[in-house]
Amino acid sequence: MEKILITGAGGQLGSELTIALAEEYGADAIIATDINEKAKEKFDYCTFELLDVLDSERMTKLVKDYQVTQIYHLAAILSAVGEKKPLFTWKLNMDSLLHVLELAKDGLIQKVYWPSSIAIFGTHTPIENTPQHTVMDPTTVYGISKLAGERWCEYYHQKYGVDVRSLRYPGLIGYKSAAGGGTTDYAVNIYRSAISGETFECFLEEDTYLPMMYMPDAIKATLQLMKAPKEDISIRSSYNISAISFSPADIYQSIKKHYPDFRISYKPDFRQKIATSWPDSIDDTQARLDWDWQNDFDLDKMTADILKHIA
Ligand code: AKB
Repeated sequence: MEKILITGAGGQLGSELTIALAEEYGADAIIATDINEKAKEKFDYCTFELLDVLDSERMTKLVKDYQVTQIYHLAAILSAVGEKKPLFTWKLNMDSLLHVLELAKDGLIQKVYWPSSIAIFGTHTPIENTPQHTVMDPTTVYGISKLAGERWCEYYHQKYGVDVRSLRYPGLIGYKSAAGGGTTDYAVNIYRSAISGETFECFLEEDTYLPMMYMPDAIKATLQLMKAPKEDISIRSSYNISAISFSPADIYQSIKKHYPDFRISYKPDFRQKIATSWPDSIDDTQARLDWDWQNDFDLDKMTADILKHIA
């Protein structure tokens, strides 16, 4: 029987991915962990354990006690918050990943999922349809840690046969949990302003295009990748993955179809520079070829679904 431990389970992605994993493997198979005690409230349907991912002894103990077979290592500090504490971001993002990879190398776990990000790309990366293999010169500590993490994942796979799989997520948009300190968070927060009748103050300029993805597509891609036969996985660093590409002006127009009086104002801050260094759109041909990736949601379909649920 699979036993699946999720780190950072209380976060934006973790909250939804943990539910999906419980549906897929049964709630008895799931050990949700988070550093935040309050996260426990979200996990009345499965086992919950407090875990600071920098506490490698406790992580090892949980893996042994629960006879964990797979880890979804989601805990990380994202791009915007990372810029405020660069050295700690590097430490947390790198040390925890290396410990998870070591557990897999030692045979204590059989499979690892670890998210990378479009933040690995930088100012010299081709901006449109960014290829899988290209220039990567990240400008944020988060991006640097994700790029280094990708290299470590491939290294552990090639050198020790670790079955580690990864996706370079674009900005993830969900309505069930708050966003976690990233540059793409505006596209999560804008919907709540629309339904509460507030003017939305956007921290990016109106024509800043970024790759984005609705959470159900992100969950689908993650499960699909993790269930794919080993032989089909040709990328062991991290797969480009893509769904939608839009700007603040585009999402505003999409919301206005439902809330015609909705207003937006633009007040770019330090996150503008980060967004400008990232691609506008991503070429995910390899994911489509290797394990049949296909997104279900475009911008208007996502907007309609989110507004229906949160209104
Ligand atoms: C962020 O904005 O930092 C994240 C990401 C694109 O990885 N959402």
